[in-house]
Amino acid sequence: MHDVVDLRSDTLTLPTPAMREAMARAEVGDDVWEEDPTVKRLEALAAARTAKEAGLFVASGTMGNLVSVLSQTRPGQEIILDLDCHIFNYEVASAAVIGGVQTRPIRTERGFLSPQQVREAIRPANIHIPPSGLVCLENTHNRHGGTLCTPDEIRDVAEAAHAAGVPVHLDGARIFNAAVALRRPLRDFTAPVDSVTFCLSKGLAAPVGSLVCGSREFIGHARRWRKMLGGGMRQVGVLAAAGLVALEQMVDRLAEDHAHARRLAEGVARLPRVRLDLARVQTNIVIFFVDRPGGAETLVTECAARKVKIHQIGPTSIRCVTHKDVDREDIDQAVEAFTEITQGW
Ligand code: TLP
Repeated sequence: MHDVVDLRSDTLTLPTPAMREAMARAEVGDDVWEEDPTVKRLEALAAARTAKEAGLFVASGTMGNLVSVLSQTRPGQEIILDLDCHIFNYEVASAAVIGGVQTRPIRTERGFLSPQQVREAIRPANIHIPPSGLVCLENTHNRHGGTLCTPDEIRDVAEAAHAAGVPVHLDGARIFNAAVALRRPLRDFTAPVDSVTFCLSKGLAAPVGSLVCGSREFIGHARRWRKMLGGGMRQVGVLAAAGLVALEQMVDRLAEDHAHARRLAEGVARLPRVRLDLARVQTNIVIFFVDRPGGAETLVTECAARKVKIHQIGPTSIRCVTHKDVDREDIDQAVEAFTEITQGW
């Protein structure tokens, strides 16, 4: 039980005592010179888990996605992605501004492009038309409520793109949530794609950092882009040390967050004037819609007054994310607050 129940995001997780200890003890060196042993260990572990040749430690998921786009496209190309994905909505148009690529957003059911949609979106060679440079996927899918796609679905989409000679990037900010939910090894989700970003600083609770993994050649390019973006850090083993703890100790417990999300969703589904699709609650995110004018705003403010923090992500939609700093009692407290506030709606 916590004084404040913070469901705004799993990015709010605090580092564990084991992380702080590992950070204090970390062996470090200059990582721009590729001499930080802790960073090297983290990158090697990430590459092994994702079944890729190499890994690169970056400051954030946003930076991981950007260096992946920059390393696999050239200005004037187009990247194909889902309309609600993070790269298109929340990365400050970096692919367009820094990469000079055009985004081609496509509306999907659950956040995942189908092989057919990919085949239709890939452009034919023509002097008038931007060449297709990259297909981007997101798993789990944030704005669709933590929905997941299976390794088979990823393989089918990747095959469609590869058949046309187009590489595939996976924004796997929360890919461990998908792996734990489906009880499949991480590599099954990442082997079919050319590059993947995953985050240490969300459900895995590290204070900072993401990994980008792919071929050795790709990581060479990504390392250069990271430097250009100002992301070449020095004795950054102090951060990588927490990342190692995240990968070694924090993955399996994500199942607990999923159970909490389910409990929360079942409570929310009973509220008046609230719409929630329980079938979409597959991992640690719960998104619901409030069918009452001003209802979403009221819920956020009234919850805050009861020390429950939730996040409004659209005019009528609310997102709650479960994580290691929210326990079962906290979930019950949140449902109690929702029930009190919506009484009589
Ligand atoms: N998502 C954050 C916000 O930016 C919305 C959150 O609270 O969920 N890909 C996906 C799917 C993400 O959800 C996020 C962060 C990122 C990339 C970017 O990671 P960071 O925040 O490390 O740049």
